[in-house]
Amino acid sequence: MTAPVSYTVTGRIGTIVIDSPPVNALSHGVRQGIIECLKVAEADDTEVVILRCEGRTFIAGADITEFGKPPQAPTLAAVLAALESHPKPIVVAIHGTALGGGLELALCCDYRLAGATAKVGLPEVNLGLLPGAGGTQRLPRLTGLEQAIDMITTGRSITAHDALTAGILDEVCSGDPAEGAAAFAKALIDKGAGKRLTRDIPLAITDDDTALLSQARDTIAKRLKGQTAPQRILDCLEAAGTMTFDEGLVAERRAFEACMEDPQSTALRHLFFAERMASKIDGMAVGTEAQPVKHVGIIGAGTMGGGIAMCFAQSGFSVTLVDQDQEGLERGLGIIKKNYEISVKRGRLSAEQVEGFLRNLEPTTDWQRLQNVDLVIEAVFENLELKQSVFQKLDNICAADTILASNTSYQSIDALAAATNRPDRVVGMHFFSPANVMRLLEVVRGAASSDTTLATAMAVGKKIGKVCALSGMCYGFIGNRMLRHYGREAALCVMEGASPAQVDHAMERWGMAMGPMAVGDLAGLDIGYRAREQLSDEEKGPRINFLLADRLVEAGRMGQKSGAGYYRYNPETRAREEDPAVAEIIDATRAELGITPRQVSEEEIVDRLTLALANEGARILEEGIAQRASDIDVVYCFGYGFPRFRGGPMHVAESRGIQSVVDTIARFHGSLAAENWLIAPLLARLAAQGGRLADIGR
Ligand code: 3H9
Repeated sequence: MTAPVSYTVTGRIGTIVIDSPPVNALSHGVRQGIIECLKVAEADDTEVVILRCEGRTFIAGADITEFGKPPQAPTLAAVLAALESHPKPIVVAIHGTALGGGLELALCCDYRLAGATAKVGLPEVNLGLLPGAGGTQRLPRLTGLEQAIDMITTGRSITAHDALTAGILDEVCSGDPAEGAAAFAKALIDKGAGKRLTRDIPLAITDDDTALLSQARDTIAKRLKGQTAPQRILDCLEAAGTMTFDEGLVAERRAFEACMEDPQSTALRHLFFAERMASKIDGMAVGTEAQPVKHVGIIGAGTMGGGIAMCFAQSGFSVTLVDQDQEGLERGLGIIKKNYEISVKRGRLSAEQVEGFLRNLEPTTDWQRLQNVDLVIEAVFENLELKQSVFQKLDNICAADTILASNTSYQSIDALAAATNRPDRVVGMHFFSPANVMRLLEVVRGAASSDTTLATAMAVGKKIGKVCALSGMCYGFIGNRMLRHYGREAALCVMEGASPAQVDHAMERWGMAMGPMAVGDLAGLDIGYRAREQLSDEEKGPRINFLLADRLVEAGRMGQKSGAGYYRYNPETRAREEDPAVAEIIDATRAELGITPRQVSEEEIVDRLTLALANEGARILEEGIAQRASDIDVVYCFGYGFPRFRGGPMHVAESRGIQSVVDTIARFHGSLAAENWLIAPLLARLAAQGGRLADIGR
């Protein structure tokens, strides 16, 4: 194995090159290599040292796989100290992304250059951490406090050009940054320029900065409610302006360690690896490659079809959007354009960008335009016969190797595949509403879906910025199958004594983006009502689970669309308001079932809703519908507003301890419909044997 860090000398310039795939993370070997190369560079007769990386990117940060393990010297802090105290000026050449510890290392060096397409950022907050290698102390010295607050609390990367304007970079190279750095180093030698340390830049907090910090605290408390790392970041940034540099570093280190020990960071780090793991398909034939996809057909210009078309058009694909009639097509296009107009108004997109996206989009009612597409995604009404007829038609029109995907939420992929002569090229691609916003894509494997088809769906999903997870075939796939159990417990908490607002507040305070009752109102209570009409009594389960929802729909309360559901909605502000009429319906429904209401605590609400998810998730895992527990977490965190800092329902169960989960579920047998709470056999087995959900499927 070649060393991950090497050193070469050309004339009076020494160059340290880090080559540690995949992302040049600052692993033990890399840290050690840098220290050794710095020692050599100190002793030779070079005058300037360049530090750069090989491969797809500059350093992407500390090595996250080492977190939670005993630290191995040299620490990152020791590497940074060696860079700072090195007698020769050090020039960093950035390509790809300089992230986290990677950018912190660059800030420690004397001069920074980057390629035009490079990006820099401090994304630690996404891992429940803060920059722990001086980032909170050095960045504000270069950019001022406002920019530092924005970059570090959001974790957003910025472009090389913006980094130049912000004072982070000295130069943006139009060509290869390695060559740019060589020329820059030569110029430094010619000028006789020396060291230039960021730590020496003075930073004093003004009254404006204090106001800025306090405003940021308020905004973050609302936007990132319950999250600890962002507030700690603000403490460190304040320290940067009120303490000496070295005191600030100590404060930062303490805050970093506190974050590291916080369960929120454990959860977010779990999710980091879960997200990457989810796109991997176990047992896939070695050498399987995705088919090239450039041109995509979308069937149905409704809300979902339109959203899916936007995803592809804005990721550079050619999109042919087909609807059965001109009116439907124009309505769909109108919504797409309106969505884009809002983005332009809010400054998220430029008018030129939108024009480009719309140029990628071909709206048509002519199905023959699909003859040459590489992939078709069907997004028509949820009706099996209708979808089957679409698949049959597509099978006749499209080239033999075109992949046919369905955005169905519930229908059998196998039944759709059976309508074609290419069952191996049929797959589910289940997007979440609004499709252009929600990150999750469930890739649903049919019995005959080939490895190539699955690999293609995964690759395409990644290209349009989705987080993909594989689901096997079952009613509702991973996400919606579990959601029924979550919704059931929400309704039961109300039947037993809580109000809809109590249930929603409990879950929202716990971190859910939106409480279950409010979600029900948003989605439309009539949808579940109509779906239940298709089910047998046995499939519906105990009456107590859905009677309240039925009574609301029967009273004309469909949710937001009818101005009333579990709540009433202010016609002007659309704000939800508690409604005495709902309290009456709840009372009547309880009376109908002979229920005497009791106090339901916030803790019980959270336990019941989250453990209902974990219990069904365990069944899904055992049946092999999900490949791994972490995939289920990905589905919930990226598709259902589950708080990422909780790591997903399976992570919640695992961290709580499976035995405690089983004991708590056993207590819920005493709630009104005991049959709802049959313990998943997998949980019972793991509790008995002391096993872990994380090891299932490995
Ligand atoms: C930090 O720096 C703390 C410091 O402040 C203080 C320390 C004291 N470590 O995402 P991809 C792996 S915290 C280890 O699919 P892309 C990843 O798991 C860190 N491994 O590629 C995957 O492995 P596999 C702050 C890492 O091209 C493979 O690389 N930095 C790390 O779509 C490819 O990853 C961050 O948070 C890592 N740091 O995106 C940046 N990063 O192939 C995190 C990646 O086995 N990284 N891997 O599944 C990223 O945002 C993206 O990976 C990046 C590339 C944009 C770089």
